Amino acid sequence: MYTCVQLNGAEPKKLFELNSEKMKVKILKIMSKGFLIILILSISYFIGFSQDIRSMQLPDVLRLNNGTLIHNSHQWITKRRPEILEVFKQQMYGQSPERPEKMIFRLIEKDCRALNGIATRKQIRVLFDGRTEGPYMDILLYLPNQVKHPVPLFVGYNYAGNQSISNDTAINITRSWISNKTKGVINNQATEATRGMAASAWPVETILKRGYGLATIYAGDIDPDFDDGFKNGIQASYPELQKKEDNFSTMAAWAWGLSRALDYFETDKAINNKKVIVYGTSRMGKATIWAGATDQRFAMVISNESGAGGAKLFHHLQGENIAQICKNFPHWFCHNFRQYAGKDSILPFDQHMVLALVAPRPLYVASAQGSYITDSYGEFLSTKYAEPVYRLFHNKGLTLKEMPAIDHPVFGQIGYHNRSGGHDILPYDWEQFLRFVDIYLHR
Ligand code: GTR
Repeated sequence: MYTCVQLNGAEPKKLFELNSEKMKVKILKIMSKGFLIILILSISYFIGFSQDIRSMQLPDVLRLNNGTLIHNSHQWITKRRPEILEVFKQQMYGQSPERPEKMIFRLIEKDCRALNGIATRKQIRVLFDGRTEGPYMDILLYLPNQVKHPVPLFVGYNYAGNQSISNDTAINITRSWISNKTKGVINNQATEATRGMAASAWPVETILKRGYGLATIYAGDIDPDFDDGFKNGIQASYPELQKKEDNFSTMAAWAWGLSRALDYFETDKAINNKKVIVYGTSRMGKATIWAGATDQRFAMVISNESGAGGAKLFHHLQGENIAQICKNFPHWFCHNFRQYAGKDSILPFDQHMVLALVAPRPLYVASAQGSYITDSYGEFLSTKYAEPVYRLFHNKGLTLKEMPAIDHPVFGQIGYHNRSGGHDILPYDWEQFLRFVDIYLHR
């Protein structure tokens, strides 16, 4: 018999009696119930898992449209890769224009003693058609002063203007359209109150101290995130691309903007343009993956909880689906994509093929267990099914058969983690990204 310690002379309280027959029966009952529950959970997990694998009619990343299997990296580069790119341009993201001929870069601000002297800050305006009054985007750039050679650089979009990523008061407040739902925004214009509001998502000093630069751009400079019939944003400069069903979508425009930033980085001697890492969370993660897929100058791609239209497999019927994404964000993908609403399980292409376009460059996919909408397991499966392409390059890829445990990152040439917690970007995520970049780029 187990008892509590007697306090203040009170009657000792019995916890349970092992010698009581009644209690033994009770315990047995509880144990058998528990066993039954565990059994049911394991069976359903096993069935669920094997159904995921067996019943998914996933298109084979290595099979050409004519049915022939490819066997080596040469066939991938010359045949299958271009085929996949074309399918996604026609059916999902739409066509993007080339680099604008008249584009120029204008340094509008520079401080070599920024952030208490640890960084050089630059603010660069990219004038897409060369005119001051034409469409533009502003790049906010921080470079670590302690590094004396061209630095590897992260580049990624922010949601609420460059001023939102830090409390650095010298950052220009964006004049581009912002949703009034954003705190500190009045009449679709950012105010002082938006300064630093997203600072926790951008550990600028940590990144700089690790020897990397950081560049960020407000996505709304390229295309404001609402369905405006492409009257605003960079698409307005390319009306001919909107007349077709494979129109220049918002996702494609955001990816295009990242490539234009890379055009600038190639002109800045303080940056190692062979080591530019394209990074994004959620909808920005979707654009990031497409940028890395279409522009092989990006040395590495990091997607954080990019979900549907990002790293998640549509064939894995969980989280956001095609019908929902096309209804809620009709501007994100091209018109052609709408025909697949409700057809997630028979889609003739899927996101593992987009991830494969990053091969053999290092790719990191981060999921969060509590982010139902972005579907961790669907994101993991995508990396798994992109892996055969990495193998063509004699590269192990993910190095895992099954999904790793929560909070157990893996650092193959395809890195992956499933963090505990919800849809967010946390210091934990950045710590894994920096570890991954240290391994593959900062040699
Ligand atoms: C959701 C959207 C997701 C994801 C997310 C985000 O509303 O459905 O696809 O992109 O927004 O960007 O935070």
